[in-house]
Amino acid sequence: MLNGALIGCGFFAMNQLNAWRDIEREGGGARIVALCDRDPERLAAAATRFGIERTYPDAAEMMARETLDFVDIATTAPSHRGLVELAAANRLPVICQKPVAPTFDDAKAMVAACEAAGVPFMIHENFRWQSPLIAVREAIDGGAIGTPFWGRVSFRSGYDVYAGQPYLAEGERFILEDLGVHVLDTARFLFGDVAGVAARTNRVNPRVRGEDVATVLLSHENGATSIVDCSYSSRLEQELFPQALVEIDGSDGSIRLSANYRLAVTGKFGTEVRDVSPPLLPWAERPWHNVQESVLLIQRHWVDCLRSGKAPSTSGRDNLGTYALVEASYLSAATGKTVDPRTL
Ligand code: NAD
Ligand code: 89V
Repeated sequence: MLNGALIGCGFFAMNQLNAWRDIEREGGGARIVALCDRDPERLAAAATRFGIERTYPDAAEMMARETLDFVDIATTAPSHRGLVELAAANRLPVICQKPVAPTFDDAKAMVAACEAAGVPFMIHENFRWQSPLIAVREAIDGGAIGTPFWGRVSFRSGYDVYAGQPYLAEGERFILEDLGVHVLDTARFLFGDVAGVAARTNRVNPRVRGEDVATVLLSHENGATSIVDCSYSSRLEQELFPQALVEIDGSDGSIRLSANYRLAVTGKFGTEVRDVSPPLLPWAERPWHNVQESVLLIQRHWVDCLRSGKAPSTSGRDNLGTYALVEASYLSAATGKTVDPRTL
């Protein structure tokens, strides 16, 4: 049994704790044995809710006192670098929530610290673990549409994301850093690495400090072109939060992941339509169940990787490729120029 500790018992960590409990109950070989939060009320509430007795206000003290196999960091970005470096110094494999850090230099330093310490490092970048997006990837791999030459990954919503995550309204950077990072990672997952980025941003909601709308044009290394577009200022006939919609055209056909998880794959012999709705886990609630299931899947993947010694799909090093797209998007939006993310 792998013993883990979770740091940061806030809004999203409840999903991670529910998923860890599922993994323990299904005999998945991992459990959370200690919790840390500098806010005593949040720490006590999480400890009671999940029946975890060992609690700490300070992560360094927890890592010194506990015998752990990994730590799972669910705090917000400003604390990520210090906590990941602390885990590396303690030779502890570490998962860290997205966005990996406030700056690209921090992210690179975190990857370097874990590599120098020889500890596995995974970013909790869970969109590519959403089962509808896995179904899209499988449809590409199945070959029915031939070679993809164009794609779009779109996340447009008017959902009040600020109610659960008030800090999102406060930062100088917003949608590209927080949500765009997921959608850009999805584009990398589906279409591969990127040679050029051109982006435009807008701030529509006056109560939000950073940009809340972004449109990014990606030139992929394999010649495909894709569009990533995100908005938290779109009032739509159907509110689809937190669904990412996907369009892909290939040499022999097309894929459409449209509203409410309808997947249509068109090939030379016609169209196959499937409902790829994610399951509603017992602890999940709509509309978050899609994201919540992906938390369980990525955490299972982490346990598999720790046991087998393979690198996680969203390792710290892999995630630098996604972070470069976020940086390139901000730079392109500021300068109006196309940016090669590989030069950053
Ligand atoms: P939150 O503010 O609700 O919770 C963070 C908690 O961490 C707080 O309780 C705070 O007291 C604690 N904390 C901060 N620094 C600490 C430190 N140094 N030591 C101990 N405790 C510390 O934040 P949240 O909304 O839960 O977001 C947490 C992270 O999860 C963010 O990085 C966010 O982007 C990410 N997130 C990811 C998803 C996803 O789908 N992957 C969804 C929502 C949020
Ligand atoms: O990652 C986040 O902060 C969430 C999302 C819905 C995009 O997963 O808000």
